[in-house]
Amino acid sequence: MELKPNEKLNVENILKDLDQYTPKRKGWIWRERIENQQVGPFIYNDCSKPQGNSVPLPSAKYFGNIDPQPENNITTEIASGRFEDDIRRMRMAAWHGADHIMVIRTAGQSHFDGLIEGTPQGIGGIPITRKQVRAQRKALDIIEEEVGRPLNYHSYISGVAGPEIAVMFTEEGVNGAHQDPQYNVLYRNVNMVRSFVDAAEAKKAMIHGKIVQIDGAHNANATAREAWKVMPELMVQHGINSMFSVLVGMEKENIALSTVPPTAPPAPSMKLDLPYALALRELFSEYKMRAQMNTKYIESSTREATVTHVLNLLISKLTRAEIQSTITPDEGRNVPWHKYNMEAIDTAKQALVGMDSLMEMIELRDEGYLVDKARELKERAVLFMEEVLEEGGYFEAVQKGFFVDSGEYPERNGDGIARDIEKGVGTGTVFERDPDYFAPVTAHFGYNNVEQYDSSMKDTPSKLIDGCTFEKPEKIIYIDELDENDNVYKRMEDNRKYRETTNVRPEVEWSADGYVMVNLFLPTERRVAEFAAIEIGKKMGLKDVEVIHREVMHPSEGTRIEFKGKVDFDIDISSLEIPPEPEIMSFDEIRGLIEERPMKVVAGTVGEDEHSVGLREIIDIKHGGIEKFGVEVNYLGTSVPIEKLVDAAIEMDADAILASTIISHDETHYKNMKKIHELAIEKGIRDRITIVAGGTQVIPETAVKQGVDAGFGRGTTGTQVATFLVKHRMERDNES
Ligand code: Z98
Repeated sequence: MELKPNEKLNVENILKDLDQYTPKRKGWIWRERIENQQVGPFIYNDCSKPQGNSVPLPSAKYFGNIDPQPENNITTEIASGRFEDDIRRMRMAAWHGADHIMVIRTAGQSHFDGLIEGTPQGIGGIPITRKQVRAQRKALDIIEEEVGRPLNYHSYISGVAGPEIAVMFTEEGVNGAHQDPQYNVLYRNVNMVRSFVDAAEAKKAMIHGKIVQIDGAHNANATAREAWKVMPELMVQHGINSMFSVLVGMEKENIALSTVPPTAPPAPSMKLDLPYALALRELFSEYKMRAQMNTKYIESSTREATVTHVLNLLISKLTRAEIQSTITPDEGRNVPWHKYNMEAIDTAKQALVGMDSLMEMIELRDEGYLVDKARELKERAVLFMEEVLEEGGYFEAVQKGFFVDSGEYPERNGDGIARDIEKGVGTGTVFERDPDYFAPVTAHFGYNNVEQYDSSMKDTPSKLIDGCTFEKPEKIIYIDELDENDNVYKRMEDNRKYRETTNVRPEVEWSADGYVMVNLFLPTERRVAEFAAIEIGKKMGLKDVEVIHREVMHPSEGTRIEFKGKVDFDIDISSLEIPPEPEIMSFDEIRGLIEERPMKVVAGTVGEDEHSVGLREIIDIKHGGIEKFGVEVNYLGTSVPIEKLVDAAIEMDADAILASTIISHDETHYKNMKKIHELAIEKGIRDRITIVAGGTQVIPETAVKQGVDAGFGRGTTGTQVATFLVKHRMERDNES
């Protein structure tokens, strides 16, 4: 199955024969930095290979549509609750430059105690199942061909079903996963003994699948009352999970610490976050960094969230981050929409590419506040860890509430998350293995007793059963659907119309969900504005109107509001009359043709018309008028008699006449066009001159009917006019 840029991805085809599908490859793929790389007119030092197909940043059009890609893997989190719609979003995200696609499991899925199957719909996430993972990996296998670079697929291994999920992820070619037993203990109240035993087993499977691991330390930052106070603890949590993983056998290069700048403005965030970032990277120099953006101090303002994100990206640049996350303001207002993924990916790409070569020009000071503070944080972390050991180890420390305490170590406020070793989900479910315990499977933690059957099988235990599912994917039991109502076939049946007819409906996350967002200002105080906005939404015919953002411009003068609401009508695109796009040649093309053969133009507003602004904008070099391309313009001013315009053209031996006419009562504008055309015939120059008429009331087709060569209405640009002038001159040349 090959994708074509001008064709939609066919999700039905992805779902076909899924029971037979095995992933193309396993394991994570890092981007490779290329030094001294020429991309378009520029040399980059910190970028990786550009993609094959991509959507460049909007301003790329000024630089030949280049799309340099930073050296960092760029993350995007996509999990709207309908994996089938997320597949389309993944394709869009990959085109924008994401190559780490995370699907967060449905809110608190770690509360599921086993694997679930089929494709039930999630709430605020995706209920991770084999079918959904397989379909998305299959789609990404195809999309990576299209964008010309590998895409890493990622999800979460937590809860009591962690080991089963890890096995399933390894079987299905998942490339990255969160795994941290401390997460289960602190935030999901899984029994600590069970959580650590499970983690050893899960990590073994991950090692086999070469899955890159991200830990859960950042959750302490998001949960703590005052996030900047837990910096020493964050390092302790990283240390515990990292060393535990290494002891299980994970390579350090596959362990990524989930680091997060703990604060956001108006806190003096650089002063707090940069020393922490430095301390962490010094202490964990052999490990990878996954830089998450701050998600604690985030509200519903996309502008504010973007500034925080950019400051976080600056920290990544000043230190390092192999994986750069791009969380969006979804966190602040629960609008997990297509566009926010793209915007956040673009924010990361834009900021990182813009900061290319920064560290060749500047360096962090090696004395003073930054290093002193970094050292202090490391000391606090080491002392914290020493106290954990003195108290009898991690389990004891958790029981005593050492973690997520609001005091900055060594201060303690007694409000940490304390868990009891005898309590929590799965208490008492860990048993010592029997002497004849037998587990002939690959990537199993600890004693599996295969030698008693065959000593040569020590390193390949699954050979005893002719291979396990890691070697023999055909042994995987694939369950298609369990629920006859809550499944993808049903959902796609309901919206089939939007794939098979020419009907469209707006969409923000799910096919034809009908949502639109309205942005407005109301000259009232905030609360009044909110309720007035809801009424406005209803009067606009929208359903389910909900305010998603409000921002005070002044306590009484006004409030800015964003609301969402649903339309319940379709548009049939086959009934649209879409005029052809205005033709535009590139700057270099037009400039080249004019350099080859200079062009002269006379211009003026005709008749009794004093409106000169439009014409001047079309001429002037400053705003992209035709002078920019080297056209010589003889501007005759306003209210120029038709005779004078044509005579000037003859005198100058001009290639074209540009007449601007605004006044339209009694069809004056069209009558003047006709006169110019007729006078040009009379004076014998019509076949060697281009006549162009413009003005706000000009309808191009009607203008041409008057005899001029082109009419340009409201919104015309200099480039459009210049394109027409050179093309028309070429056509004239060809005719003569
Ligand atoms: C992130 N946006 O880190 P359930 N395990 C770990 C986690 O950090 C998380 C889960 C599991 C953030 C998302 N992290 C927050 C170590 C979640 C999720 O099923 O929701 O409990 O697991 O990318």
